[in-house]
Amino acid sequence: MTVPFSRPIDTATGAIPTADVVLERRLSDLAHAFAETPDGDDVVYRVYNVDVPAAASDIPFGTTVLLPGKVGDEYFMTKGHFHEVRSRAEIYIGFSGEGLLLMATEDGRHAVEPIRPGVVNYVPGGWAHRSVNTGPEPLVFFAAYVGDAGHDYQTIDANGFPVRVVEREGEPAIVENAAFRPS
Ligand code: S6P
Ligand code: ZN
Repeated sequence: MTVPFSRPIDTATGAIPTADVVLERRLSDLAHAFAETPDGDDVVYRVYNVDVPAAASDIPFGTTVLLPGKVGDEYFMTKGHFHEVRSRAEIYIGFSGEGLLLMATEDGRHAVEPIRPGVVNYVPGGWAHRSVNTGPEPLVFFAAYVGDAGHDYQTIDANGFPVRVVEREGEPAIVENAAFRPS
């Protein structure tokens, strides 16, 4: 049985000093995600996770720190995933920076919502999710999800997202992803 606990989060930097897991994703981990092939192997994002049991009765949570940058005209983004148990939902809360949350269903519907301080995003079951940093500062957000959700990265690796977020005349623009293949 999980006992009550609290963890401090630095909401400016996203750091969870007592995180159980800290993951770092580099350009090489996202090589096929961008339209262009990345140069170098910069860090794109870090994830700080607090472990609780992977059960439907628990709520794992953590922060993501997505750095500013672009590959060609495409903004830095996370790998993106479906939950293995498709019905499992998730919430995001923006802490600092500015970005977009791309969501997509397997048959190709998509939705785009802002991630910014003080805004909560609701990701319903069945919607893949990928965050994109469209600003000059790190994008920092909190995530919490149903514990038995699991993470399916393979479907996004194989199919991509229906849209990409690129810079056009200094502004973020949502464009169709020609490489997208619905399941
Ligand atoms: C987990 C939640 C986030 C992401 C993180 C990195 O369900 O959506 O914590 O894991 O933003 O993204 P990704 O797609 O590499 O897991
Ligand atoms: Zn998720």
